[in-house]
This record gives sequence, structure tokens and C-alpha cells, in this order.
Amino acid sequence: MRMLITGGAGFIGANFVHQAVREHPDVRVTVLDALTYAGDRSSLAPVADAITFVEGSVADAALVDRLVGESDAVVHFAAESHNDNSLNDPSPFVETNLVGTYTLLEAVRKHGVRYHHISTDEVYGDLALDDPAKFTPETPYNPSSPYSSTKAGSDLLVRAWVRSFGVQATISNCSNNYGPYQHIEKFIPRQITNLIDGVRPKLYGAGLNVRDWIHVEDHNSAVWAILDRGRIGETYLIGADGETNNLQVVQTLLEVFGRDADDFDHVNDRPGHDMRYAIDASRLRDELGWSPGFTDFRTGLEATVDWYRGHEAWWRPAKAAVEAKYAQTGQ
Ligand code: NAD
Ligand code: TDX
Repeated sequence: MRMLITGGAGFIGANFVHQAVREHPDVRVTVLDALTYAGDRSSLAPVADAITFVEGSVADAALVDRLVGESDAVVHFAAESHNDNSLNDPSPFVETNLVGTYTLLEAVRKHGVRYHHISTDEVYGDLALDDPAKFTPETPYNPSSPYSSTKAGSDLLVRAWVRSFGVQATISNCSNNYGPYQHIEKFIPRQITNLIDGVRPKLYGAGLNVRDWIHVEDHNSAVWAILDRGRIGETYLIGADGETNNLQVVQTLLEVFGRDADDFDHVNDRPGHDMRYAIDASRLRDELGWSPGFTDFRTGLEATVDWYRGHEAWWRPAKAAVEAKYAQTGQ
């Protein structure tokens, strides 16, 4: 089986490539990644000899056509992925998330290749804190940010290519991931690396916003289950019942670092900040028999803290620039 993995030098993609090499030796992996600020070839160093790496964009039609033509399956992780960046400059989000997905879809249509589309729960908008509901595959799309709207648009392209052209595709919409190799612009690794540096964590607004945290290994094991046993044309929601508000995350990290529970700063809120995400993953659990391996958030966080402590050379080069950028918006 020849698998093309886009965005394999990013957070979730790199962990997926590691999992592929470790657990699926029958799969021959080719990674296509543009190595933007979020991509890091060193994340693939431990598996470099076992894969083929191609530097390039998913929006490059000639390159994508060639690579898809040499593959049996495509798993599409590549994206511009950070909400805050999308508020500063939406244009790369449109190019990569919309044009890039369109380019891949045209190639899988031409070559008759199996396609799995990685997406986010943010396409559904947000839920109120006092709402007992969770997102289901039937929840209407209602994205809030330039990031989530381009992801929503890319999902709709996939659905249309399935229905109109019979493309052999599946979609997954996952909740917030944490774990090794996550860029330090994101909430959890930003606060871990702040704490390592003796800096106070930064909480947007009151910190009551809820995210449904899942360990990246569990997201990826669910993607393998869908590739293995998923129904073509179907959408699967991926989540591990990890609803936690941002204040609780910061206070757990403060405890892990042996710091006082109030040793953090409230900073400017994100414009349009989604209040709560929550996933009903029963289709994945019931139909495909998937379940998460990380069920205790604190244990997963501690392992993640250990990883960042042990991999300072990986994140240190980006730290000053990330913090300088946040300082411009008072965050
Ligand atoms: P990331 O920003 O860490 O990595 C994105 C990768 O894509 C990088 O390696 C980057 O170089 C590459 N890339 C960007 N533009 C490209 C282009 N035009 N051509 C080729 N490669 C390009 O992102 P992530 O957090 O690993 O997210 C991966 C996927 O999972 C995205 O589709 C995202 O929407 C989705 N997702 C993420 C989360 C999360 O919590 N991080 C949750 C649900 C879904
Ligand atoms: O310093 C911070 N302080 C803070 O309070 C940062 C960076 C974030 N936050 C808040 C904003 C969110 O409520 O923490 C929460 C998580 O923020 P992010 O890590 O930026 O994630 P989010 O915006 O929820 O989106 C993430 O999950 C869904 C990923 O970045 C997306 O790619 C994915 O689709």
C-alpha cells in the first residue's frame, strides 16, 4: 500500500507518520509538505530512513498529480491551522485549505485513489456552556473564523466530489489535539514552554472557554480505523470526552510545575472566540469499535510536559518570535 501523507512535517501529520512506520510496516509512506513556519523536517528525523519526503505545496497541481498518481491512498493533513494567524492574514488559509484541497480532489478523481480528509470540529461553530448538546455528524455547519470557514469549505468540496464524481473519500472532524511535536503557538505547548522559562501562562479573557481535548495518538488511531473500516462517503467525528476549560488546563499545568494556582495572567481575548466545543463520537465507537488509549487528561499532560522538557532543541528556536508576535496583540 503506497500512502501519500500531506502535512506530515506538522504536529498531527508527523505523529501519524511515526505511527505508520511503527505499526503499519506494510505501508510505504510519502510525505508532501511545504515546510511552512509550522512544518519541521526534524519532527520526521526518527523515521527519515523509512519514508520518502517531498517538499512542495498541495496547491501545486502538477506535483500533486504526479504524487497522487503514484499512490493507493491519500491522507490529507496539510493546512494552515492556527485561528489567531487567520485573524491577522486569511490569505494562506484560502490558498492551502481551499485551493489545496481542491487540487488534491481533482488528482484523486483522475487517478481513482482513496482519499481521507482530516478536518476539525470547529466547522460546527460553538456551543453554549450550559447546553447539554454535543456536535454530531448532523450538526449544521456554522464556522466562526477564517480558519474554520476554510476548513468547512474544504469539507464541503469533499462531499461534493463524492456525490458528483464518485470519489472514494471519508472525512473526520476531530476536537483539540495535544501531545508531542505541537507548535508552541498553540495553547498547551505555549503554556508549557512559558512555565519551563519561568514565565506566567497567558489565558485569553476569563478562560472559561471549553475545548474537548484528545491526545494526538488517539486522533491518529481513529484515522487508521476509518481508513481500515470506514464507510466511503461518511463523516466520522473524533473525540475522547475530554471537555475542560482553559482555566482548568492552566491550573493543572501550574500544579504539575509546582506553582501557585493563581500564577498566570489574563490577556486580551481572541476576537470571535468560540465558547465551547464537544464531540459525540458514538459513530466511531459503535460502528468501528474505536476507543481512546489516553483516558486521563492529567497523565497525558504530564507526558506532554516531559516531552517538551526533553526536546528543548526542537522548540527553542521558535519561542522568542512566537512571543513577540503575541505581544503585538496584547496576548
Ligand atoms: P500544523 O500547523 O502543525 O501542521 C500543518 C502542516 O501542513 C505543516 O507541516 C505545514 O508545513 C504543512 N503545510 C501548510 N501549508 C501547506 C501546503 N500548501 N502544502 C503542503 N503542506 C503545507 O497543523 P496540525 O495541528 O498538525 O493540523 C493538521 C490537520 O489537522 C489540519 O488539517 C487541521 O485542520 C486538522 N485538525 C487539527 C486539530 C488540532 O488540534 N491541532 C484538531 C482537529 C483537526
Ligand atoms: O495563549 C493562549 N491562551 C489561550 O487562552 C492561546 C494560544 C490560546 N488560548 C485559548 C484559545 C482557545 O480557547 O486556548 C484555547 C485553545 O487555543 P488554540 O490552541 O489556539 O486552539 P483552537 O483555537 O481551539 O484550535 C485548535 O483546535 C481545533 C487547533 O489549533 C485547530 O487547528 C483545530 O482545528
